[in-house]
Amino acid sequence: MATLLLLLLVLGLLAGGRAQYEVCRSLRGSEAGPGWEFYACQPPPTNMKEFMQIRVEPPGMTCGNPPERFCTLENPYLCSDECDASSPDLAHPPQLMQDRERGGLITYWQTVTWSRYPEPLLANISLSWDKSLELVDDIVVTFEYGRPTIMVLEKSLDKGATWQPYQYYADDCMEAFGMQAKRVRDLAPSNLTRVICTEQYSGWVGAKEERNVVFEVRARFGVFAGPKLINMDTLYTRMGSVKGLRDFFTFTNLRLRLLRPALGGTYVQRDNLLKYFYAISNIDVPARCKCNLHASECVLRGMALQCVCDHNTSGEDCQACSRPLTSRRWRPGSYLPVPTGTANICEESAILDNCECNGHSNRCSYIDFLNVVTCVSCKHNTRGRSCEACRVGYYREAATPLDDEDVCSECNCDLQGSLNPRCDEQGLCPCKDGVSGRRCDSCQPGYRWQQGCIENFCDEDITLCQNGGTCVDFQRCVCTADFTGPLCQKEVCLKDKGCVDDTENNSASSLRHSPGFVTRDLCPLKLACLMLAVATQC
Ligand SMILES: *C1O[C@H](CO)[C@@H](O)[C@H](O)[C@H]1NC(C)=O
Ligand SMILES: *[C@@H]1O[C@H](CO)[C@@H](O)[C@H](O)[C@H]1NC(C)=O
Ligand SMILES: *[C@@H]1O[C@H](CO)[C@@H](O)[C@H](O)[C@H]1NC(C)=O
Ligand SMILES: *[C@@H]1O[C@H](CO)[C@@H](O)[C@H](O)[C@H]1NC(C)=O
Ligand SMILES: [Ca+2]
Repeated sequence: MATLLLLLLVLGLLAGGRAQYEVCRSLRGSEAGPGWEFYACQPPPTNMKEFMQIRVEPPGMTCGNPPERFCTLENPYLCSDECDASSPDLAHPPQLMQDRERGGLITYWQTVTWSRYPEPLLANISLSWDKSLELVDDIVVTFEYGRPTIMVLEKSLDKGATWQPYQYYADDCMEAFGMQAKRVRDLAPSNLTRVICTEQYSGWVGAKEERNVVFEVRARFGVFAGPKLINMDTLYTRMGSVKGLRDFFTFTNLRLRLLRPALGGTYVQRDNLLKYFYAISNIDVPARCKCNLHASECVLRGMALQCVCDHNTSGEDCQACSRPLTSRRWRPGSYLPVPTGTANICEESAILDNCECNGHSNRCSYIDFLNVVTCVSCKHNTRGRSCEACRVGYYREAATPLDDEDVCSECNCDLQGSLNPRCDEQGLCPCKDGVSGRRCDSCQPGYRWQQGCIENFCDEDITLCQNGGTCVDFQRCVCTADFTGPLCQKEVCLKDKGCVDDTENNSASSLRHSPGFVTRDLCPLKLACLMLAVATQC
């Protein structure tokens, strides 16, 4: 009863839409007793600013060391403000970009002023989590004293090893980056993941009026889910099926490259450079841990976020099967079918074996009239419903696991030595007569390779040339002057030696001789010579 209640509760939550993909499993009652039912699951969204490590470059960029005066764009003649790193009230260290502000007091990080103009005032702010995260809402960077006129947001998917642009921001995209200005609302489903330059967040409208620079996630989701994100099922369906869509919202690090500060809507005024600088009071990064739909929780262990993996998976992103199941092929969970998704748990089971393609294909197809699922486009020279066999012309390497890329080796049968190019399970090719070797590329004793193996006519072991003849190329005997015949077994019968010649009426040069063994000793005796000729039916 309690199980049923729990199940109803879970289903109720799932159907409600809000709690989509919240639980990884639930107990389910059946005739065989209670058992687990598994679902695709993901941790709840968090404001990741609490967990980010901030690094500012170049190192001396933060103001206040030494103490420095600065002015503001809106009242350039009032320059009474001061930044002093040694005074708690006047310091503006980087951590003020991620603090929780209390009582309406705005706290912010601030840079040195642009006193070395025309050298550009550049700063990089790297935000790292050392963990794959997925954006769930807009990134909002709040600037005090005006937003930069040029900046780039970049992201890394590999903890800072490589970077790629995420969005360009400029008051004139063409001038700054040679790009046409776009808005996210111009994007269609087909080009949602395009990196754009926008002029929406860089123009001067007054430092107090517009303080935010936004990376729009909500509007991008809205392309699929509708403007109020009512139709999240459609979004999740697309996330599960459109290649690259989920990755677009995934990152491990972010970097803000500040390339030109706010100018107050006019040119740089060299006589008062103290009013140009960057100041950021807050960076919101609403995201969730990427756990490949195998965890509903993500916790801080030491300094790093980590998924609390279910479904017999493990790793910081639940990206592997836990021991002792490491031999099983791991798969991410799937948003499909909505609303519960597919857990794709790591387990030893015959059913999984049948459905899997042993790592040689990631595409299956359902054959309706046979009621079977079969792998399609098996790679690595495999074939079969589960890509479990080797293609014609290949054989299974017995010592190699079935899911290894090198499981099938080419038969490589020698075309001249083999009857056909198909080898057996041991890789043995079917050889023609006299041929040997796995690939049928060598000869048995008494045979010689000549576009296949041909039997030796004469050689040292089996057949010898007679009467002093010599074997040439294993194929013919070259006889001495007095003998002839394939094996030089026959004496040349000349009339003066008294030999019977049955071709008297032919010219002497084309004397024909019957095949048969005639020795030098016997030949002079006419009778014996004749008898032998008769005996061998000449
Ligand atoms: C030539 O040989 C053939 C058979 O070998 C024989 O029939 C024929 O009589 C011979 N001719 C002469 C002129 O001996
Ligand atoms: C910001 O990072 C980029 C890429 O690593 C680098 O080329 C550039 O010099 C950095 N800028 C500053 C001001 O450190
Ligand atoms: C995206 O595609 C739509 C419709 O095809 C087009 O109007 C829009 O300009 C494209 N946006 C970008 C940034 O290419
Ligand atoms: C996890 O693996 C263990 C060991 O094979 C197995 O007993 C257990 O049922 C598995 N759990 C799940 C959720 O599949
Ligand atoms: Ca702050």
